[in-house]
Amino acid sequence: MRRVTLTQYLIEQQRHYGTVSPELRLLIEVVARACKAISHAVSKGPLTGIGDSVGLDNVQGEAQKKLDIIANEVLMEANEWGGQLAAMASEEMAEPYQIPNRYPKGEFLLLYDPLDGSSNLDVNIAVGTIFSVLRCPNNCTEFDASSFLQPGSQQVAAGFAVYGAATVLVLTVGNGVVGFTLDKELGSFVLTDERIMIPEETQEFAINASNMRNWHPPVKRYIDECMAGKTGPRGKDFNMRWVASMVADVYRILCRGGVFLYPKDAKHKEGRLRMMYEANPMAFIVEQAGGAATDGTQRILDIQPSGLHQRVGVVLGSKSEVERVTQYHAEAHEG
Ligand code: AFP
Repeated sequence: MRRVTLTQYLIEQQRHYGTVSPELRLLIEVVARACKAISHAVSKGPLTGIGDSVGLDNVQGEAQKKLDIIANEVLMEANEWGGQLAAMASEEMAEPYQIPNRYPKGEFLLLYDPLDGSSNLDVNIAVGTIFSVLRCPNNCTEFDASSFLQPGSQQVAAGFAVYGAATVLVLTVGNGVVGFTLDKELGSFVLTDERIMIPEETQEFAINASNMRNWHPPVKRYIDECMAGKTGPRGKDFNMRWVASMVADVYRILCRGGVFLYPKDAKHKEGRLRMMYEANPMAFIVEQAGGAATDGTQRILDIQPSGLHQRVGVVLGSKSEVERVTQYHAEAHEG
């Protein structure tokens, strides 16, 4: 069997579709290499104390773990010198990081959540890295933080790694979604899923049910109907899953379908998840895999962001379920 590596996949994309320039390929390869280093650090578990809190909060007001900081630095150091980027923005940094003048600058912007789900680190549950690539507007002649504020539809690539029982890398360059598995002996990502498609029909939903008292009526209606099972309006039993690592929840949905909700509610008025580091890349991937992603009312990829650390409601996964939730919001709005 021919083993296709990440590099081969990207070169073939360029040959056949002209969509992955050498600069974009190098950028994705460097991000993937950084993910290997993070995977190695995560796999050490409590041996190094890297899951410990450092006693500081990030810009989101969440307790930072040592590994959050290490993962952030690994990605920054790996990507700053190669000449493909103009700047990077991270969930763990208040301000964007501009490529220092000692290095050449490139046409791309990189955004990442270095360690998504890090509150799960101390209990050995899968965590991951999410990334998104944008083009720097106006050839970066007038770069500032607002250069990042482009709707998700402008992403040229997005992906995420899951550091679970196996380390997997899910990627889209706008031509479907593919999955790679890290061969730890060889140190390379090998293509193991050449076309990830989310099943249209599902009987599984993912939501943090402890927020139930805060949910808005359309979300409550949707979940109530799922919970009613065979004898309810949906006429079938549903199963519920919630890992509290978006990377793991979305990976499951890519593999076997389902719907993921972290909606706006009475407590999370703007939503809980970050638009630029979590919602946009995941929405791009999910749509490329045949699914859908909205904030309850509109397509996530169409939203014009107003801030780098902005939060947003998220409903994503199997298309028909996302459309149903969105429809319930529309009906509630119409009164
Ligand atoms: P952390 O990276 O701070 O652990 O947050 C993870 C996350 O952003 C996302 O991966 C989960 O889906 C969501 O938060 C879980 O949130 P709850 O803890 O509120 O369920």
